[in-house]
Amino acid sequence: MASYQPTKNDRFAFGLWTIMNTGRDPFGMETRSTMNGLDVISELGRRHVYAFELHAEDLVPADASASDRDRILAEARRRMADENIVCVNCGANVFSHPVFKDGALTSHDPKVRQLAMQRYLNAIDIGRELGCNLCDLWWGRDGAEVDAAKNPIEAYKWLREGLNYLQGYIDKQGYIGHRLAIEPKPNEPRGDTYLPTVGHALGLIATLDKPENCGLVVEIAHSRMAGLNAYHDLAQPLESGKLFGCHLNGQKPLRYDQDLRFGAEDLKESFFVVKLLEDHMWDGPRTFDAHAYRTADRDEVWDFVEGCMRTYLLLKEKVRRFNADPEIQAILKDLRSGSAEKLPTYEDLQKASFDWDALARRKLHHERLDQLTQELLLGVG
Ligand code: XUL
Ligand code: MN
Repeated sequence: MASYQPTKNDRFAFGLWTIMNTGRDPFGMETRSTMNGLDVISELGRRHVYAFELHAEDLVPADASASDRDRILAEARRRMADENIVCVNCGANVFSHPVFKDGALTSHDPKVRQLAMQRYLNAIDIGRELGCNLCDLWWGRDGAEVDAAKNPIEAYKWLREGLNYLQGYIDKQGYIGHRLAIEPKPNEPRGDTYLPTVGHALGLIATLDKPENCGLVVEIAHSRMAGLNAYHDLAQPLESGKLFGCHLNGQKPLRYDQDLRFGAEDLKESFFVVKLLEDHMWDGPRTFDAHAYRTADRDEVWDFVEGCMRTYLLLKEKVRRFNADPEIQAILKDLRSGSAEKLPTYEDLQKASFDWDALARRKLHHERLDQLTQELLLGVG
């Protein structure tokens, strides 16, 4: 019987910002206090969380002195060792300060673009000092509301230039194994964000100087905000070795960025996300990028943390049952019979005749398969 108690081997992670979240939204002030990033590291580690992610500024304020910076990082490393928790991604906050009000890497102002790159260099250095090898770029405000004001062709060139520049820094510093990732999102806080989906990001990555060193962090909420299937959105980069990170949460489609607890919305899609990561033995951290409801107080944030991990483990157990269920597996075996057949030569294919009616008559059992999946998720399978 599974215990659904998380262990470090489950490789669960949280963004520091998810726990620091105060419940503030565009219409209302905070409903709970924030937490110091260092304390978040300790508390997560104590709760059997394997890793954390951060924006460098979540720990080290942008205006910290060199000695404060070093002191904070030394303290972070001490707490990481004490609670056996590692860092798996360090990005930069290039969206909060008004200087980035019209974007960071795509600002018209070269000084703002340079400031953004300076923040990313800082994030890469801090990530290195915390032992991680990923810089996830979620640029937040690189987008537009006023299309008359910014040419997207120019913006895409700036994004490419920025990513190539950061890669050059990684190479110059000899940061072996350090990688970049794009985290696509369709909108919010901008009306439209550049590189809104996984497909757009993959397209730009192919044009970089070192495409092999840049991948994706795919977030369920961001896919669902675009009305897309998060399971499919995770699968494509996973298949091509481009899934450098995942952000798990819940989200109603086509709405503002809700960042709900993992599984709090479409359970079936969450199940298939877990199935994808587990069946393919994806070796990255299972990171939750969500926050407690605005109605939660500071203590209840830990209920949210436990809930994300427990739901993942419950769904993982459902995946095990799905994979062991004789009726489900018989249907899948039947569906896939012959699917590994090799393609014939062009000549053989041109000569081949097909029994259209027989092929069209083939029974696919989708109704039964989906009902069995449903019953399994509802606890009667
Ligand atoms: C925003 C989002 C960010 C990134 C990190 O929607 O997902 O929290 O994950 O910058
Ligand atoms: Mn995210």
